[in-house]
Amino acid sequence: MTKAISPLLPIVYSGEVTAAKARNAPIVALESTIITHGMPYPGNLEMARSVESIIRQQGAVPATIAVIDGVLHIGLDTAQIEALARRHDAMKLSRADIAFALAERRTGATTVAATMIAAARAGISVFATGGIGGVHRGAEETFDISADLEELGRTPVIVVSAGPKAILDIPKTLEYLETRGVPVVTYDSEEFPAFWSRSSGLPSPLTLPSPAAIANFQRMREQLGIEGGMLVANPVPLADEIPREEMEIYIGRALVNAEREEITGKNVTPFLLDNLFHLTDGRSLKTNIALVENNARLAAEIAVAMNDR
Ligand code: PSU
Ligand code: MN
Repeated sequence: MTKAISPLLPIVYSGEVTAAKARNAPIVALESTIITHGMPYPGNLEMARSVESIIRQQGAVPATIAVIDGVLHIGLDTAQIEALARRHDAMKLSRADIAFALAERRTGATTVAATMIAAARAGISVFATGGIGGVHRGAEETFDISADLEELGRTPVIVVSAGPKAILDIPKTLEYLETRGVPVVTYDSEEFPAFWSRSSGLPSPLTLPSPAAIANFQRMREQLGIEGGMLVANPVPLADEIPREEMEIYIGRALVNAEREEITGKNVTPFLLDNLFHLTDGRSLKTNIALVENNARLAAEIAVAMNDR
């Protein structure tokens, strides 16, 4: 059902992705850290399955990416997704350690940065996630800036998100992206979204009204020889949002808890997301699932538009 294509890099494409590549069908990459470190079971499994089916409904093919026992998988089958959703020992892989997991035959989930690297390697140019990592609040002290931002500056993949996670310092995250030359495009809104909320209170650097316009913009960048990715921000649907003023109260508490427990490095984002799940009685998870589904739909539309050109 699956087929290895390279004797050097241990990479395996799912049957569905292999077939899609053969007929040049649109493909949407999906990350796996959101499954292993971003949501509790069984919500994570429900989300992983529903985003795949949404992408198929739009006429594209999903490729969930992960490292399993030292093999880079582009596209997972149902059993592999379920196993990943249930396990607690997967590594959280970024640019720094995705190759480590391959070399040492480990199992790990890919973050936005690592998924972009794998997608680009597999010839996939559109990727859907929930929210990217960014500049953490207090980064002037901790230096905690997600490798996702640097990756957007160098790897040519369109990343569809609901904005940076609102636990971050959003103004600093936008400044960093501007410095690295990453276009930040909000879909169909002048306001830059903040993950669980439709607005961050900041204007979006750029706005485009349709998947076709987004695809066209990326093509124009390629024509100019501009390297790097694009961040598409897709505001969470109104019916699913948690208003910003309300969310800020919970975020403030979660940040205090993280500080008290001296959480650092890779553990910061998973800790805050889990803390917010409890502080909001599970509402943050419901919103998170809804926004990822919304992003999967838009990403599939962009992938279809990229193919139509
Ligand atoms: N989107 C979500 N939930 C998540 C993530 C994204 O809705 O958990 C993950 C992505 O894998 C992203 C990571 O790359 O959070 C950011 O981690 P850090 O801040 O440590 O770079
Ligand atoms: Mn970090």
